[in-house]
Amino acid sequence: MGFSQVGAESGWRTANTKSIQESAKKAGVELKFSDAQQKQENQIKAIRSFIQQKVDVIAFSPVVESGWDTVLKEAKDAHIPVILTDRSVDSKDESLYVSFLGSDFVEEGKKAGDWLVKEYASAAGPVNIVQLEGTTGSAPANDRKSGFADVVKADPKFKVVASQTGDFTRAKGKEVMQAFLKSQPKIDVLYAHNDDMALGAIQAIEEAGKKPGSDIKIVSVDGVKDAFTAMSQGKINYDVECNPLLGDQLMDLAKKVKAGEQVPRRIKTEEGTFTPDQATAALPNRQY
Ligand code: GYE
Repeated sequence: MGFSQVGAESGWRTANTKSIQESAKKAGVELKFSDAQQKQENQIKAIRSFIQQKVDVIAFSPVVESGWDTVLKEAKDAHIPVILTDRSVDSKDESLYVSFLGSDFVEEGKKAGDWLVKEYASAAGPVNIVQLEGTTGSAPANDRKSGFADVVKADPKFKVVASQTGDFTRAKGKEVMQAFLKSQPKIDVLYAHNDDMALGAIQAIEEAGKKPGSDIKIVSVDGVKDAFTAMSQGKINYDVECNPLLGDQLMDLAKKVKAGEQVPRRIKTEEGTFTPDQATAALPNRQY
């Protein structure tokens, strides 16, 4: 299997990489692993090199949704099946890949929105929200934004007063939150598209002399250990889970595809949500 990973931008990603590498070993799959450092051109290069090496299966997590048709067509012409994992592509031609294994990001955005609506059910408003978006053009950034917007638009008291990308990293999350704190006179809520950005933003909020979790409420996505620790300290109010442990399912799929078996086109991962109490209870056994 040739596998092209997005990068190492977040705790989620590190856990995902580890899961894929460990599962490959366990399943006896020879893994050619390539880290694209969040650049599409690197992923395209990696896929071309996998084609040249005549791997049995190519799997990858596309950093952005668009611009894959040419290279996927090359894989198809070389009769190498492609499995999308974690993130999807916007290609109209569905014959360019055999299956997509990963989360429903729209659903995750909706869950974050549902929490907000409940949390502020009896508040008069306005409720000023700032949003830290994931990597521009990536499926999770697009979908978490739209899922959330769909829910909160039902009540005009919810106002997204600023929204910018923090590229799914702590450093950028902190930097952008610092700018939000300077430009926005009143911030009630931060919605972060992943935990690393939320954790970076927490530093910015604390350095500005405010209390994350109470002065500014925080809802985030992923459910990594560091975020659960922050939740147990009252700094994050709600976390929507996104499961990075896709390795076993991916190896299973790859073996079936290689054997010529029919596989489902879409496999969704099961995931939950966490309140601070639930996160604190889950913390000792959290794997990532
Ligand atoms: O939420 C974020 C990572 O694609 C689901 O990418 C993944 C996202 C995850 O950088 O932390």
